[in-house]
Amino acid sequence: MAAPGTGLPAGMWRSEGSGIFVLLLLVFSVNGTEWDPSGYLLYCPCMGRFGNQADHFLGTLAFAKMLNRTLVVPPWIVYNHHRPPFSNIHVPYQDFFQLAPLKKYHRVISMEEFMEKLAPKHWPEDRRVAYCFTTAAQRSSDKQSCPMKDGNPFGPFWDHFHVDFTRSELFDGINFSAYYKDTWMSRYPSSTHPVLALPGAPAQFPALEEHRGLQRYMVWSKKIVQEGENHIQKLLVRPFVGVHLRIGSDWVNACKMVNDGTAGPHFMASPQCVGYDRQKAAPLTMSMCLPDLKEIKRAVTHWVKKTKSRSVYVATDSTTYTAELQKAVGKEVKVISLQPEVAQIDLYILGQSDHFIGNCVSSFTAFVKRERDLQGKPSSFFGMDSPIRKQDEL
Ligand SMILES: Nc1nc2c(ncn2[C@@H]2O[C@H](COP(=O)(O)OP(=O)(O)OP(=O)(O)O)[C@@H](O)[C@H]2O)c(=O)[nH]1
Ligand SMILES: *[C@@H]1O[C@H](CO)[C@@H](O)[C@H](O)[C@H]1NC(C)=O
Ligand SMILES: *[C@@H]1O[C@H](CO)[C@@H](O)[C@H](O)[C@H]1NC(C)=O
Repeated sequence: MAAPGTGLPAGMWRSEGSGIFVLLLLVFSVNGTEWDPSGYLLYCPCMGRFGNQADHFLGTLAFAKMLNRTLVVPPWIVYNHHRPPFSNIHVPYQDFFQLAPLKKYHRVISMEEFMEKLAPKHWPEDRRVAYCFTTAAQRSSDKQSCPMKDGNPFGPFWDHFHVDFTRSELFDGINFSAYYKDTWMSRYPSSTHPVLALPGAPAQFPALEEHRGLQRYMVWSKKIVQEGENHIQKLLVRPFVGVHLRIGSDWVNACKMVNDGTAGPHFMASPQCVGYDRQKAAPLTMSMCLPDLKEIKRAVTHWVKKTKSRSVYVATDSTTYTAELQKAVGKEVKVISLQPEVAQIDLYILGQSDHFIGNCVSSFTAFVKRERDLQGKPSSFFGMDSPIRKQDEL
């Protein structure tokens, strides 16, 4: 008989007076990463920047749980193309969030640990199979191979972990919804398909309404909390309004689709404010997608007054408008912007504000909105002071 989790005879575990031995055993069992016979799910967060990757992460968590496979948590892909190293960087999940809280929902392992401790033995180079839709493989030269490493960020992502694929499994006529759970399980049992590696997230963008609540398992890392709290203490006076200005040139371009009517009410992250039901969705207006300075000043002064705020924190992908906003809210209210190198500092501070004004179409805003909804903190959007409410499952 073996002591639970040690693989050693029970008698040895109980051996009296051998403190060091027990200590060694503990160290051994903490470091010993065991292989999960129920299999693994592996994917590249290859679509979009942080907000998009986070939406996809929530859906992927749910998919891994549905298939009862351990989720291999990938790093965040950060596109540092305007400053060194002028290429993608792969930031371990734990740099921004803690890994442990995810385990309250489902089994996870970081990709770094998976590659270092499990892959050499259990996912050797000659057994690395790629899984993708038949239509995706159509793009490859032989029409049979998943385009796992074609282009950026696909190639650099797998190269970062020194992964190449030996062959592909193509699927068709299924998707990642619960409707096909049994099909997934019977087509790819973990006994013969231990590691499902996908070129993208097995999830939808934006995140489904029923997956919003999973964000409660994404808990900020100590490092982010410490730095964020430091800034709040030094720069801001409560109560404060947090503002997300998504107004950069790429956004101006995207919002053209709202103006010319090609976007419809559901455009990127917009279900968060117009409602998830397409039939009942509120119209998406230009001031919701790309608020002009007049609307920005209106919303900020409105909420500063309403919440009796004493400072305003502006996060932005472009200009901060601090001078204009300072003039609008008056001298008694401090208007602050940090423009931190790490965008997650902005996200953290916005999450901690006493009232948050976001951009409905932006998934960067969506991350803050979900976090706040879960904590019962109030939020609104430019162009929409009172968002459509229906988040009963949160
Ligand atoms: N620091 C900081 N960065 C921002 C801010 N707004 C946007 N960004 C950057 O722009 C990126 C926007 O991409 P996403 O996070 O995917 O969110 P999105 O607004 O839906 O934008 P798209 O990806 O273009 O659809 C963010 O990840 C940030 O890198 C901001 O207020 N502060
Ligand atoms: C899910 O996977 C775990 C870990 O491998 C296993 O112990 C459990 O029995 C599995 N559950 C089902 C319903 O198969
Ligand atoms: C997945 O397939 C089911 C069943 O055909 C369908 O009802 C559902 O809308 C599909 N989901 C997506 C995201 O395509």
